[in-house]
Amino acid sequence: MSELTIWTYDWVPKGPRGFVRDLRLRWACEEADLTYSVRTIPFDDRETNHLERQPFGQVPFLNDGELEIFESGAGLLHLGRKSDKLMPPDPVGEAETLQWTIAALNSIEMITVPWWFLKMSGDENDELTGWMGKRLGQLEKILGEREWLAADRFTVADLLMADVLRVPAVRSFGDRAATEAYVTRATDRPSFKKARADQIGLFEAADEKRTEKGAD
Ligand SMILES: N[C@@H](CCC(=O)N[C@@H](CS)C(=O)NCC(=O)O)C(=O)O
Repeated sequence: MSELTIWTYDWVPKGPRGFVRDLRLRWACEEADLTYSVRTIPFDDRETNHLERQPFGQVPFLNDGELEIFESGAGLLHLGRKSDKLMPPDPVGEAETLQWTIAALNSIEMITVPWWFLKMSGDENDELTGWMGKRLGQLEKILGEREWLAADRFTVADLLMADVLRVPAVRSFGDRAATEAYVTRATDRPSFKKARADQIGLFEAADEKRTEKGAD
């Protein structure tokens, strides 16, 4: 039995706590009852201190025994192959899960992240707003017709889509009742709550050490 290790930063500022993407991998392991540990790399010098593990200086990345994987989506699909609870084993269910996982990354997060980034940077003419409204509107229609995206059940695709949609600025964008119900349904799951609490707990525990060092 291989050993799963999820890697994240040793500390982050308060704002992103509960949203750092290691939460996706924690959540998946919790859903599937996969045993895992969490290890950290220093937040300071993050852009260069782990490039051999994550070429963009980001987190998370995953170890499964000797196997090393970066990109949260790749990590989720890897975990999906280990447990039917995350990805149905039948060809149709698996294909649906794959397509919605990629849709979460490449049709939704591909717009929500730059939109959020420009908004935070104070860009008044955020041309992504129209595009984002269109995509989220299309998704709202689909979520009005089904409880989960793939295979009539919760899968790793929902985990990822809900994590993309729960970012506060995205969640409060427009009036999208079905999407809001979907995000609530996903984040009410005990596995999400545990993953989130564990992540926040790790960063809070690091506050003390950091204060002792005199930083921030
Ligand atoms: N596409 C990457 C994005 C990872 C990402 O944006 N990670 C953030 C934390 S949630 C990060 O490391 N940010 C620091 C940085 O980009 O310098 C993935 O899904 O793994």
